[in-house]
Amino acid sequence: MKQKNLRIIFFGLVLCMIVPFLLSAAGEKEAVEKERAPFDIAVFVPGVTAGSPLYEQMANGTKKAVEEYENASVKILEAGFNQAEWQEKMTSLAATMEYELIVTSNPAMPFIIAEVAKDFPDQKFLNLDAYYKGLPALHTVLYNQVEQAYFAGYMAGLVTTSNMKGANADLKVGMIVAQEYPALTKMMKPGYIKGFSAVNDKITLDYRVIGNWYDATKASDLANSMFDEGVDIILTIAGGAGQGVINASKERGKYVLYFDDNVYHLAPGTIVGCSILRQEKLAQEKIKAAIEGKLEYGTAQIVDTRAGYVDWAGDDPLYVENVPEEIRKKMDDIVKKIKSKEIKLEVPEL
Ligand code: RBF
Repeated sequence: MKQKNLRIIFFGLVLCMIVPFLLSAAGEKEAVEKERAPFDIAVFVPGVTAGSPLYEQMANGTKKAVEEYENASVKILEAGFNQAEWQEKMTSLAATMEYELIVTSNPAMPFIIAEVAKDFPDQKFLNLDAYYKGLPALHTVLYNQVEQAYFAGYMAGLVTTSNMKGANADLKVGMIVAQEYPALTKMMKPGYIKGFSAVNDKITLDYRVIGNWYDATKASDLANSMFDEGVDIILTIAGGAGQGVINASKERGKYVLYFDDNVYHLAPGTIVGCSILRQEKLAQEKIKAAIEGKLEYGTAQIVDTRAGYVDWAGDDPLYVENVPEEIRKKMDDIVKKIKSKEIKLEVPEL
């Protein structure tokens, strides 16, 4: 009898030890399985990747994030330059129901996503370089492009008033854009104007619109006619068409300011300034958050120079080599003032 009691106590104790262990192991298994549930991502490129710095960065950042997770995959889809086809292409993509997340980039895409979401409300979206609030399945991140363009404007002002080899006595700076949209007309153009006006308020702007994101020949013709009018430096925001501006400037001994990426190596001495966005870093961070279930859908975020996502590429050796120290120091100073908010440049209602 006594021995039987002892046996019961013994088995009781063993059970007490084993059951919690078994339960926790089961819990862990469930967690691991959840973690390993497939997370397939489609990157929807509204245009073509090559030559479009923000699209290249979006694709690279997504690939880097996916490499960190065994259960994640990425597929890059180019929607091409016919903007009239984008909604249909996005609808077809959502209709496959194959992707846990669709990632895209540019300020026009939320309006297309809002339409697609009416038919596919469960499809999740991440739209970089855009601002849109209140769509439950969409997270957007907008850059302070007033700051980004102010850097370029300030540099244009410093160059056109300088005695650099390609600079002339005229106080004329240029801007060539692919097409007009609210982020361009309300943030980039005013930011650029504010920047060069802060250097000298007599500087005037020669502003031209190409009409698409690929016609480098037209961009080159526009740049040449601007140089004929006395412009000595041009900011290009034109994706692949920007190559035409670079070629014309190289031939004429004039200067280019580039947007979104550090590309001094494409034309050292011709490209004298790059106002950059850290979209690759942002994409990587946001995709990781999405895979881990931490992305806040339904919200819109704005990031700026202070946060580290907008910057002036001021320490590249090709910049240091080709831009006089006096100008570089003034640019460093401006970057500091924008970071510290001594110069406040707010994002307007778009
Ligand atoms: N930027 C590019 O570099 N390549 C493109 O093909 C391109 N297409 C765009 C189409 C639309 C409708 C809009 C609104 C923007 C586009 N952008 C493109 C611009 C891009 O989103 C961003 O505004 C600029 O690169 C400046 O940061």
